[in-house]
Amino acid sequence: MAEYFKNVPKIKYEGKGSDNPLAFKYYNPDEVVAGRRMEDHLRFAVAYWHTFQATGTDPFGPVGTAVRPWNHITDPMDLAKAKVEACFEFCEKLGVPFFCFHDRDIAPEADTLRETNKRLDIIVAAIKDRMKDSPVKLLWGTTNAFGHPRFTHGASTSPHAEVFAYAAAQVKKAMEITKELGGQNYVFWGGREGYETLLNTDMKLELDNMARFLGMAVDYAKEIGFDGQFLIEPKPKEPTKHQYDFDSATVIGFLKTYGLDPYFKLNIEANHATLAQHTFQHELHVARINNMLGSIDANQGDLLLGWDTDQFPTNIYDTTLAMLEVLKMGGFTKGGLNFDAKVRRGSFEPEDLFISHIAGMDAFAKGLKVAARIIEDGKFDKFIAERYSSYTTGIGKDIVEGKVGFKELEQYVMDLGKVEIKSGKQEMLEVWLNSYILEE
Ligand code: XUL
Ligand code: CO
Repeated sequence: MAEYFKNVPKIKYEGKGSDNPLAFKYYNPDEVVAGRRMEDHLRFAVAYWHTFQATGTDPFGPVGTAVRPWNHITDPMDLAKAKVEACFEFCEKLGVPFFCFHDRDIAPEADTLRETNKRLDIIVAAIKDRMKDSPVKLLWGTTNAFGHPRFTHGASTSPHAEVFAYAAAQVKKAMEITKELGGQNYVFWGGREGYETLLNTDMKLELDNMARFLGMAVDYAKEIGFDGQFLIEPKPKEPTKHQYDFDSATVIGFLKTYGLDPYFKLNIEANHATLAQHTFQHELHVARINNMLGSIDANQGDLLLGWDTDQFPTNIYDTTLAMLEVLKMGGFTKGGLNFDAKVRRGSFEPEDLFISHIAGMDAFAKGLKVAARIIEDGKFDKFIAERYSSYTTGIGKDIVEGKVGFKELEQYVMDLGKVEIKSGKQEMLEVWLNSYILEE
């Protein structure tokens, strides 16, 4: 078996003092935090598309810069097989327990769907074979129904019924292979499901069709006995100007409108949150309080740029607040933290693939520890409970219990005089958060 990353040893935990770029400073898989091993809390995954497919191109540099140990392989199927080997070696050396893929990441598309599916079967067999003696598992599979020119106007929301049919056939196969590989979730990210101008768009039909499509996926999952979790990944824009799955709230509303909410949860991506002009925590929180937080695409955007930069997550404030939401929902069950993140064009050495993942893993490990301490101390929870305490007695309790209406409330305040309100103490709370992060 070829070794692709010869210069990189198995990555170990060396602790805070280490300045070895190929070692963990905070991520210690066996360390128990809040009653669970770190590895089981964080459930990291490597994204096939960024780590094994991306070549470091950008709109101004169509020639990739990435130096990769498989760059000499020219036959597309030989290359696909080599990447399977490289993926398992990479995940095992890094100690990442999961990976995620789009159907078209793992096997190149051929002229017909029949031929493409045959290619997929060959690669799926190779992955299955490699899984036999590896701890590495599939977190989720998905479909790339946005890259090929047939999907220019969308997939399930395309104005062309043949394209809808094509996307359905593609998702059918991708669900089958996800099931075959023991995938724990199946993701729907709405690629080009959106529109550029209403001058040429029947939005009502497109939304109805998107719901019809998801309904067919639910039916087919039942038919084949796929018990993975279906996830929808919101994104507000890019590639289309108006993506239908704008943000958590929009997706939840859409699912409820069409009666699909029992079958789906959300896969929240940090950079998609910032594109929607929300914080990452906001998106996670909205999903969590609706019992719909399923999984996370762990990355970060650049707030000075308006597009999806998919950088590796290194901001400890964000990872802390994200892990706070994850812990508060009781931890991941089927979901995990998928690094939907790519090294910069300038970080072109193979070693950078490891360094970037280590950076993200350490940032989330630290975030987990800080979040666990915050929850254990209960200071913020106590502050919030106190802030809303007027709803636990008297008129507040009556409001919550539905015992009063406008008439009773009018009567209550009519002669009350001055109403006392209290400071929200935002700055004090921000100092508390700083203290937890700096002291943990
Ligand atoms: C695109 C994106 C996708 C999904 C999977 O912005 O995040 O890679 O995660 O299709
Ligand atoms: Co994503």
